[in-house]
Amino acid sequence: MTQTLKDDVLAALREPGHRIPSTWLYDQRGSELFEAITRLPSYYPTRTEISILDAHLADIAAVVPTDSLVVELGSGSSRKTAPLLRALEQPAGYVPLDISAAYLAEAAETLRAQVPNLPVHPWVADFTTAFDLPPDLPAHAGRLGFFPGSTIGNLTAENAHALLRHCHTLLGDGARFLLGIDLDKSPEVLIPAYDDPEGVTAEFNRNLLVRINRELDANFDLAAFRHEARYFEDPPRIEMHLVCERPVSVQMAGESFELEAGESLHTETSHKYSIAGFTALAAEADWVVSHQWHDAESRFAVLMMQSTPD
Ligand code: AVI
Repeated sequence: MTQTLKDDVLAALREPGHRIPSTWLYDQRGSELFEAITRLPSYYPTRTEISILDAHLADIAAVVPTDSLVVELGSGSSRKTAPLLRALEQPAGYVPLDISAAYLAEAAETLRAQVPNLPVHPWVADFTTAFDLPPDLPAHAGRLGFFPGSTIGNLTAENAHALLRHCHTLLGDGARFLLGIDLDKSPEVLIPAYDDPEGVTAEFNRNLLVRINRELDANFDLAAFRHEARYFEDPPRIEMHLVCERPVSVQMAGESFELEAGESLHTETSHKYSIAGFTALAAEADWVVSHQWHDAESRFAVLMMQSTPD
């Protein structure tokens, strides 16, 4: 597995499929654009998940033992995390994990202001690989993992399994895990969610080329690439691509690459699940789904899982 932007982009340019890991979409500008996406009318996941969480906070809190330590994969959106922490019975502390130290510090500050008197232990970690928890945790009775947003859908099935297994070890016996998943649905709903009329997702996708040009001194011609969201049925997923509208020549790190018209860079996969399908995936990692909540149109689901012995 390669770790740097340079290695990942060079590997993508050399190999057919031209797949660049989607984590590279999130530089400062990319994170801002993603935040803008979550507020678009056609991007239903964020507001749907928030409405499910809001409607069921009391049911969720009833399942989580008193004195639980909440470990969030991601730096936490104040629209989801603060209401959850306020609803829980005496949480022992909150540990947000994020790859971006700057984002994490900012989110932790906001959270401290919103939920005073709660010990907050931000921890820089890349949850797409094996990660640890901070050493100086407050005493707690159990652990609740929180992974909203269907970010798990951006991982391959293999990596999603590895993450669920790793969380099983890290959160320990009897742990709970609250997780959001985006459900499979008509491409008529999915495509506009990933190719909005306002063009924000297209800018989010193309910003990857801006980042590569800036950070790696490459010369991608942005005007030659068109954003495209593609729906596939098996397994159900949306793929984001940057499609060459004409032959493109790119110079980077002393190498030259030729892309033909119609070829594309594959920049993100977003898996769409069924509740039964995800339940089976979770079971393979020794998690059992104890509760599930979804919206009236079954667009998005929030699952509560409990760890079972291996
Ligand atoms: C972060 N993740 C869950 C988003 C998704 O829906 O897969 C990323 C995204 N890409 C384009 N729009 C949103």
